Amino acid sequence: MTYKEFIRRRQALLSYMMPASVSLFFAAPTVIRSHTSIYPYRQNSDFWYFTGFNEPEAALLLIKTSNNYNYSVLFNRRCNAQTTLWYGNCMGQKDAIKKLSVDHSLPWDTIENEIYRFLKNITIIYHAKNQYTFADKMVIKIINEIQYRILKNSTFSITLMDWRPWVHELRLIKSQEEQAALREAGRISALAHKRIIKKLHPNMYEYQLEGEIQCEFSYHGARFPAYNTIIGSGENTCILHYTDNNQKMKSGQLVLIDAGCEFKGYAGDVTRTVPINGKFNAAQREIYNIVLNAINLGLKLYKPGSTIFTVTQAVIRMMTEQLVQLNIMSGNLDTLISQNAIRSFFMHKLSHWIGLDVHDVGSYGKNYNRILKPGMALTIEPGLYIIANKNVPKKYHGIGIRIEDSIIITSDGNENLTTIISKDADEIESLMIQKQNI
Ligand SMILES: [Mn+2]
Repeated sequence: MTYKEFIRRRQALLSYMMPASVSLFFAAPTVIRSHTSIYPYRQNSDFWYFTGFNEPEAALLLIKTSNNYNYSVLFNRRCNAQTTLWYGNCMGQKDAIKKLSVDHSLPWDTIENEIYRFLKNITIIYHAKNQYTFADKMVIKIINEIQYRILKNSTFSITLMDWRPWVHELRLIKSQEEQAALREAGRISALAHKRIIKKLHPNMYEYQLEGEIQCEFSYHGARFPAYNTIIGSGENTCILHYTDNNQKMKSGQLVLIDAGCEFKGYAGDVTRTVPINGKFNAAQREIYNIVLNAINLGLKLYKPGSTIFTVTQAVIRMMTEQLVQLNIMSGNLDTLISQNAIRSFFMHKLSHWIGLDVHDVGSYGKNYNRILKPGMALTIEPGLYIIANKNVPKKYHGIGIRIEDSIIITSDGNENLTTIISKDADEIESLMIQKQNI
């Protein structure tokens, strides 16, 4: 991202803020695994959105004075020989002003004393409560200090407000630079799917396939997955949030692979379901084709002016109709649809926003009826999960299928970011014939 992009984002938020106010953003803290070992660091998405700065122990202040003058202050880690020796390169104060285009930068360990310099005459603090305990404590202390110690006036009150409704609305519409990052996240994720299904073979363990996909992400420039990879074989295809990934994959079963990488902080999100021995059996192919028809219909319908709700309704109608044809459901089509009978087989949403978070922020509107606009990015992921049930023909038991692409709404339709990996059953089979030796 260019520094102009971050300045544009900050200005957009500042334009909503009242005079004599400050917005506070805190970097994510590190999380200890044990002793001196920490979990891989992931910056807070909102903090990242306004800074592109990847260190912990930092806070950004966006300030609008009483006469509408805007400026920014960053508190970040001190950088010296000792910190560099232990933690490697850090940015420090001088470089932060240059590289992050902030007006002031001060050491993080001085924030509790120095922050008041920038809060004179401030009457509103915008802060996202309940994200981090340390941040909430600090903000309460700041308010008390200003009211009682500095102003010596217990009747003066500072108003605490939340910037999330504004910021999450800004994050919902993706800029050109964000779209480019999402496009690359989608491309790498889909490419990884394409490569690993050529390595899939019976008796391999689910976690071995997970390792292969991680290897592809890293090889193409994306170090981390955007979420915990799901590799579910056999009946595990029906477990929506399966992440144990520890079973042996057997010939004749399907494997559901839900994996996406993170690129420059932006998430890819792709799912494919493939036969472990390279050939769908007849029952698997029947269910597969219903889900395939569903995603293809959704991809046709997603455009400006449509909503997730209306597209979901169309997809549910088509899938219900086809499940009735296979005797998996029975009854009057309109009744089945009005009762949403399909929820025993399709129990999650068709789509979610994607961006800095895989389930990204932004309002969906009541009943998912938010009108879609160019620049919104979302997934499309119909699925059918048929657990053993006496009302369903036995040949379908244990079949779980999800097919998922990531898209961006354009001026006249949508752009599919994950087309590198095929969806058509025949194409999947012919890809899998091109086995790679391991
Ligand atoms: Mn998804």
